[in-house]
Amino acid sequence: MLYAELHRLYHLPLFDLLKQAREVHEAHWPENEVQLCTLLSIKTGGCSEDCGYCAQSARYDTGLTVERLMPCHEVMDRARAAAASGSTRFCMGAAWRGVRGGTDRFEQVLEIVRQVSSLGMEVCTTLGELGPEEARQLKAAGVTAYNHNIDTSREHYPNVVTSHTYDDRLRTIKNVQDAGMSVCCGGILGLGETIEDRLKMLEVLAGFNPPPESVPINSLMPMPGTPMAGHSQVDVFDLVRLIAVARIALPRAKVRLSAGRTALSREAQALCFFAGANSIFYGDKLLTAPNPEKNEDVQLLRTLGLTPQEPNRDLMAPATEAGKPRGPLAACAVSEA
Ligand code: SAM
Ligand code: DTB
Ligand code: SF4
Repeated sequence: MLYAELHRLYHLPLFDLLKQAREVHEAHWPENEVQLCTLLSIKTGGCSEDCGYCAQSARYDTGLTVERLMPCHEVMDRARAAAASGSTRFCMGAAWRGVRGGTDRFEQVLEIVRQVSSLGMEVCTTLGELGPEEARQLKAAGVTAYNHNIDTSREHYPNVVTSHTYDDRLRTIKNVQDAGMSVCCGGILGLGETIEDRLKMLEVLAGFNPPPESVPINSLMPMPGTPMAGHSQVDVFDLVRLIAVARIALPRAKVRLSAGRTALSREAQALCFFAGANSIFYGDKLLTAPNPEKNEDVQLLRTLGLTPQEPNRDLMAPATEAGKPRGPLAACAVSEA
């Protein structure tokens, strides 16, 4: 979908936008279901990168305790607890710039993935940059989806991160696609970007071929010690509008109402679900930051008549669409050569 159309949709009167988003949502997601995904930070803090929003960057004094890679048995305990609590997706995050095949730590991650994938949940990892071979190995070990966000527009990205580039992010996403994993890719609102940057981000995501299987929309949780500690809250109607446009532009993607729900009322969250969000992070903690209590979420879904989605173990990565260019990723394949 072209930028001009995204812009037109975004600026419709709110109820007109919601009506269109709802029609698309009902056509593709008629079940009134919400996917519950539990996050676990398997390696916390001490990251070399300078992402201006992140509590885990070693460049900022955020008061976070750095932790080594979690032993496999501990990850398994947490994964079993997540499955028992009704989560159908388990996402493991590591504060690394990326991973390299053949290293002890990557072998340990592969073993963790093999074991977690025996539990019947969809398995997601977010480990930073991946090469083609690392992506193939993760897929073979049992990863169903890989999370790697573009976070904002190409233009705004250098104001947020300088230690790696937008094209570095796109290259990893292409490697994930080529390995046959589903791509989970979205962004953050509240990084000092304009509405236009947010829509340009959606334009990039909508240009992916195959399209992303899930699109996390995070609202900045300002972390003490980071350059963005003083940023103000994202306006709830800006968030709802972006979710609605994402639903229309990416009809088959799970749109995940991600970080920042602790700052949203139940009514605001209900509006986000109405606009097209159909997944949440479930559990009292995100990676390092708080998330609503599990029983609050269960109550909210019950009140709204929404049900947790069943696990889809046979989740297939979305197919490449014929007749559509590889999108922005085609350009990064060229720049790689
Ligand atoms: N290191 C890996 C990477 O950069 O892809 C994975 C972990 S990273 C923490 C995953 C995503 O969490 C980021 O891309 C960003 O969208 C989101 N995130 C991190 N800190 C956040 C914050 N303070 N508020 C909202 N979202 C945040
Ligand atoms: C995503 O887009 N959001 C999640 C997940 N992917 C890995 C992470 C949110 C992190 C929020 C801040 C924290 O917990 O440190
Ligand atoms: Fe490191 Fe990821 Fe945080 Fe950036 S977002 S500092 S790459 S953990």
